[in-house]
Amino acid sequence: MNLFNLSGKIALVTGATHGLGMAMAEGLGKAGATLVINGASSQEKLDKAVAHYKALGLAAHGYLFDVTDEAAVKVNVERIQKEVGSIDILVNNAGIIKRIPLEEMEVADFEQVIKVDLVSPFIVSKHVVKGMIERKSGKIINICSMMTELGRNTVGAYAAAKGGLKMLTRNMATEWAKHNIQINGIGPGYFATEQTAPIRLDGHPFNEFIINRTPAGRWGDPEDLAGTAIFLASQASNFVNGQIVYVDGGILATIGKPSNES
Ligand code: GCO
Repeated sequence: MNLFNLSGKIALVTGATHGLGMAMAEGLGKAGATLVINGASSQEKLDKAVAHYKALGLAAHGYLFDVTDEAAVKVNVERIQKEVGSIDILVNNAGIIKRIPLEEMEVADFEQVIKVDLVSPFIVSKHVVKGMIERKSGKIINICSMMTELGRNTVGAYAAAKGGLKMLTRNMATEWAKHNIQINGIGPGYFATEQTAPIRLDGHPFNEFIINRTPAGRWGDPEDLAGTAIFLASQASNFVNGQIVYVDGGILATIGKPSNES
């Protein structure tokens, strides 16, 4: 089982102060990685998250920076490498969503979603990969979505970003695999997080829709993602590259079924 052991590795997880990022970071930490937790909203929220990881007995450090700001990314990646050590694993998880019909969406809103969800994985990877190339070793995991493959009303900007992230993942693999760097993606299905709370409310039509549309018949639990994150961060995936692994309870496997079918 050493294949999945991350002891001695340092993992930077962006947007890891809550939600799926926190669940994946916990998994990486429990597998032995030293965690570098990024947040952008507030030092208080970041400190609270780091305390949460430490309370679990995990090695964790917090760095507050905006992943869309290249100057801030450059400075903080250099700080991390100096203060904690070389980044072996990068999880590009930070993301936003704006649920607005395309015809009503302001261009500025569309551009903001693209900037956070697609441009920032490029920015952070560009600065982290330099060390990975030097060391001829590294793991990059881009967090995609069901919207990488499927459209949905009101999330057009998010779908465009997450669809682009699949091809960015494939191109990173094309350009960087020769340096013994593995770059893959995780496509979470519908998970019970803060981000989906508005569409999970009891009686909300989307809540019933997703439960019916998901062969597993439930929303994902953030802990359901940890194993795939550990796999893609470990030597167990050393010959896996450019792949998006969907952790979706079976959504992408099926056309779905009428609500009166079990
Ligand atoms: C939505 C949801 C989705 C999920 C996830 C699915 O509004 O459709 O928020 O975007 O969060 O991305 O993979």
